Amino acid sequence: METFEKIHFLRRMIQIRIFEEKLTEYKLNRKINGPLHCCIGQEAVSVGVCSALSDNDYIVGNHRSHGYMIAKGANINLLIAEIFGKNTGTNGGKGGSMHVNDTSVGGLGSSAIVGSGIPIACGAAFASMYKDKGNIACAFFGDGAVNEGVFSECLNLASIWKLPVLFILENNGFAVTTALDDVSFTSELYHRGEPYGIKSVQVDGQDVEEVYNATKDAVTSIKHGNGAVFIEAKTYRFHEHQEGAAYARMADVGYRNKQELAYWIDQKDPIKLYKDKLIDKGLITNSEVESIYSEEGIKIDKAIEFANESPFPDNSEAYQNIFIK
Ligand SMILES: Cc1ncc(C[n+]2csc(CCOP(=O)(O)OP(=O)(O)O)c2C)c(N)n1
Repeated sequence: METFEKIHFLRRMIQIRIFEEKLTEYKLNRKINGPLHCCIGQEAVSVGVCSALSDNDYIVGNHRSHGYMIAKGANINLLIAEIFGKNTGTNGGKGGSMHVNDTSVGGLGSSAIVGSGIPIACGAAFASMYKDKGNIACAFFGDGAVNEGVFSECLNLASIWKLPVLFILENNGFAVTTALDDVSFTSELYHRGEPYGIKSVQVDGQDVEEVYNATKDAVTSIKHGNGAVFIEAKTYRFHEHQEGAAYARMADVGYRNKQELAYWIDQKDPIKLYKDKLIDKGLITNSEVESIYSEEGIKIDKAIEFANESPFPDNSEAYQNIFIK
């Protein structure tokens, strides 16, 4: 991998982190309507996976999709405008944070319905195969989706039809406040792809290069016609399930222990780990990292300004883009 690619990985992860930290402030100051689910702590998965995809490969997200869309190259002005409910947003301001999308970079949409992106990605993969387009579809989902029937149905179909689909499971150990160990016979969730004859691998989701390399191998295999691949990325969510929700504040003292959270934040922050690695290898200096932070911060501030200055959708637009005539 070239040095410029490595620095790009670092920059992208920093961009996602600043994007979500700034929006969290807005949410806590009640300046964003609707929920805001952040992927802070999980940025290496978004960046590692999306950097291994081509521009014309599809992605389908879920309720926690800012990172995927940014990593795939979505326009941050339009993403923030969407989260602010403004008519310049990616969905005309009607979707908000849980539905961010950018079709120009292969986004097929994000949805709040847990697991619902998995069949959509399979459908897109089928269409691509049927039309001989050569691209793949990638579904992102969390450990909460794995115990849903749709997961099993889709893996079975993907296997039997050899669909060009990549399943990316971000296993952060919790579905809201439900610990994985309380609801799954194994916490090694990549095993759940094996009964379907799907190549299934586990990666350290805090290591952006490991995620990237595994995804690159998977994409190569899928594009050679070998069918679906299932990647489980072990990761951890540093913030609560969503920003500022009353139950999230309660959960903060309940469902996970503070030492565990502190360990992940101190020892397993994907940005800190990668920054230290690049500095140790002499590929970047501390002051260059500082410059990345300030450049990306300025970009996000400008995107927020753009979103703030954009109008809300007009009432007359309420029923637009809902029904197909
Ligand atoms: C079908 C469905 N069931 C329940 C919910 C409520 N819900 C929203 S997010 C969530 C947890 C999802 O956990 P996971 O899939 O692990 O993703 P994470 O939030 O950890 O990123 C639940 C249960 C929902 N939105 N959709």
